Amino acid sequence: MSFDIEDTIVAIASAPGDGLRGIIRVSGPDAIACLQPIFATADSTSISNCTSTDSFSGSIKIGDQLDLPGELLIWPTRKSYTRQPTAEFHTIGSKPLLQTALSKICESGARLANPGEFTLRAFLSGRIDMTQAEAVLAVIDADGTDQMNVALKQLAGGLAGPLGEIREHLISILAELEAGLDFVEEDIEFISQEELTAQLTDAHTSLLKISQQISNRDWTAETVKVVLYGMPNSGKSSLFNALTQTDQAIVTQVAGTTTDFVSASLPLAIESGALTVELIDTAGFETATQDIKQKSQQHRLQQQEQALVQLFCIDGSRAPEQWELDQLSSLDPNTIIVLTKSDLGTTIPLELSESAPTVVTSSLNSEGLDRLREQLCSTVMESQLGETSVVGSTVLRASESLVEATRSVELAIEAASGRLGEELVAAEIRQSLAGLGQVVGTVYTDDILDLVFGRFCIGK
Ligand SMILES: Nc1nc2c(ncn2[C@@H]2O[C@H](COP(=O)(O)OP(=O)(O)OP(=O)(O)O)[C@@H](O)[C@H]2O)c(=O)[nH]1
Ligand SMILES: [Mg+2]
Repeated sequence: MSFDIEDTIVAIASAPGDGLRGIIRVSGPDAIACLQPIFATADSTSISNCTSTDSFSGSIKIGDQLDLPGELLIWPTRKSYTRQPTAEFHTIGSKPLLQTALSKICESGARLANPGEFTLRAFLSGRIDMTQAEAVLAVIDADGTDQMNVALKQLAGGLAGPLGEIREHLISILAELEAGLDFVEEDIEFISQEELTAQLTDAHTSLLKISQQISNRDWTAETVKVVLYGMPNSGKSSLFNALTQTDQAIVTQVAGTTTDFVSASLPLAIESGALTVELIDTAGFETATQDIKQKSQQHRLQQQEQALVQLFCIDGSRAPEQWELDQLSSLDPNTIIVLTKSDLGTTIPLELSESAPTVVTSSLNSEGLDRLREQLCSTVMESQLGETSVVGSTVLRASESLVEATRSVELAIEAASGRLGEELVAAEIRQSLAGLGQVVGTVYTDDILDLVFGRFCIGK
């Protein structure tokens, strides 16, 4: 990763694939100079005279006889995402045309941007902090809407806002202390000991509150719901009992035995510790006319919606029903197909779906139950991985630095109330500021930068 921000970079910034709109982004000291010779405005004005944010209709000359028409947006000053002169050319989303325009801009003096380089520049210029940079990454990476929401919340300054206030507060205390230190000889007190202790205690309370908020946000440990669903009599309740080793769910040979959902926690052993999911048994599918049946079906659907993983139970000893075939063609992403009653023989083909794994089980002789537990573990882990890897790592790093920052403020309070000397109080406050800086990314290492920005898409 190059941290050089003096050259001008360019990339296609619209999403890959042929979309309706194509965007080319240029940023750097020579952004406008690179575009000036190849972009002709419709009204023949010159873009080099542009002094404030503006947009121009016109076209980029991409061949002897070929002009690519579009709209050129220019941010000529520091008021841009990267805090450098920046321009965006919005045109039709045709990849070959965009590529040609891109090489024209390169010939004119820009170089191709590395992945994440625009965001890196925004970060290096202080435009965004590390938590926001990671959030941008999470938005790009996000495939689930939950993950997207978390990411967006973070972008809106989830951590950065309140932490920034505490930092400013500590900086102003430090400034008063340091002003006092310069006048020790003259015995001028800039801040009284009581005032100092009170202000530090305020900062301490706010820090504790933020730590609390972070640990309350259940990023990784949220109970995962796993729901059993399928036709009546497909063996859901039997499997529920077999997995949870209880007889909590009623089992009979009458189809439609289960009418309300039953749930129990199911511990699963995994390498890195234990993972406990909530297993839920639901009523079998039927087209319900009676009130009570309609309610059961509503409950089932509700549970299915809330569940992270679905175990689709199919009685493997008989031919599949139409409803089951319909379901198979539109399975939710984290579904595991469970073919039940293997002790009665399995007549259904084992590879029912390409998108979902299939496990053959018998609740009677416990065949396949361990394999099902294993499959459940990996499905849960996989589905959670995306969510925890980006946002979770920010949170982990943030919490560690926050603990250190909070501890330093405690030491500062002790030093202040014990009259141990203002130098010592100031030193602890500086220590605390360094910790907070780490959280918001003002203090950063090249490793962290590489890790975060190296994973961006080009053009972001
Ligand atoms: N041989 C055998 N029979 C099973 C197995 N699992 C379930 N059964 C039988 O299949 C019938 C239905 O089982 P349930 O577990 O109640 O099925 P369900 O899917 O919960 O049914 P509903 O609650 O009506 O939707 C019962 O007679 C069970 O004894 C199995 O693994 N082997
Ligand atoms: Mg049942």
